[in-house]
Amino acid sequence: MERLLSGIKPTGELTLGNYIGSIRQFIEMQKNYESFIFVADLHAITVHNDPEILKERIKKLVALYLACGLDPKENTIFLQSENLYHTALSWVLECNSYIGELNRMTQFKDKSQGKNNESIGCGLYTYPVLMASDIIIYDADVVPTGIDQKQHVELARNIAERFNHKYGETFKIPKPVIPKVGEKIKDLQNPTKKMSKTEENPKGYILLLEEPEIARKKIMSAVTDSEAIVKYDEINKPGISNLMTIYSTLTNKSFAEIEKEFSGCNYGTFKTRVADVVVELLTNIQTKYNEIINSNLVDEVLNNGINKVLPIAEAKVKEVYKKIGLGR
Ligand code: LTN
Repeated sequence: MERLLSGIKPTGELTLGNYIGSIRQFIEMQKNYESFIFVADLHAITVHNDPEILKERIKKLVALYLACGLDPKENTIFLQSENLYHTALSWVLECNSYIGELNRMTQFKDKSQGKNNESIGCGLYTYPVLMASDIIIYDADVVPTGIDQKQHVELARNIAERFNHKYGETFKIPKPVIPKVGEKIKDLQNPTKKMSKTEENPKGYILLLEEPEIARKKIMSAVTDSEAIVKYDEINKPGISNLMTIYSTLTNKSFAEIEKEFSGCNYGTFKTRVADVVVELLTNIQTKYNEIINSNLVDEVLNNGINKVLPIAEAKVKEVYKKIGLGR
């Protein structure tokens, strides 16, 4: 079985877009891969976080993924910061990376743009090297991640290849896997933009833990067009196409089936059905979430996870240290 690995950053609340694009993909893949999923808490501290809030977010994130259907029997779930080998390998990889290649990372360029070098954290810059370490320390075969992280996975491949070339076969070369619908869930008020919780207008996004009836109102007030035909057309009907994508992924119906189901119906009828399935999804997730957050499950899962991954990472770091001549 191939090994899958992915990290999720505890940066706040998750949206319906995260669920459809990323969480569901993990759940679909969990049966066919040996899956390692971790909370990338070390990646969260490239910017300042309130310690109490960070701690709470980490726990909530795990609880929410479990509530969404990530199965702890099928996945090894752990915290990045509990495995010190990630950072140990990261230093070695930094010594085998170039400023030139890190300068080309578009996320770093975006995040540091317009800022003075005196105020750009070094962690923001070396972030992709730590990410490479997360991946290659476990010889991961596939790394499902958003399109924005593809360049980082490619960097991981380059670093791994370079190391293998210099010191002999040590790391597997990972492949990025980008979800098909992930980027397609759009802002409900501005359906040409990706749904994001950082958007100013909260009517544009749906949070997995928000009151389901508020989510219903957001769907009902989603921006559409004046044609009054439920038809998939991303260019001319981005709002309706977005609602169709949501409905399609949550019901497993094709666009053709949806067009047929709502032929002759007005947008109000269509939106009501979309809202019904979203409300049902949120209600189910929230019921499970509340059970989990009030139990010991998160700790149990994370304990099992770290116990399983530590020896794997330790063996890899020892092999690396030996190959480069560290120690006695
Ligand atoms: N950078 C990623 C989170 C992340 C990750 C990883 C993803 C950290 N380490 C390793 C895949 C593999 C993000 O911002 N989503």
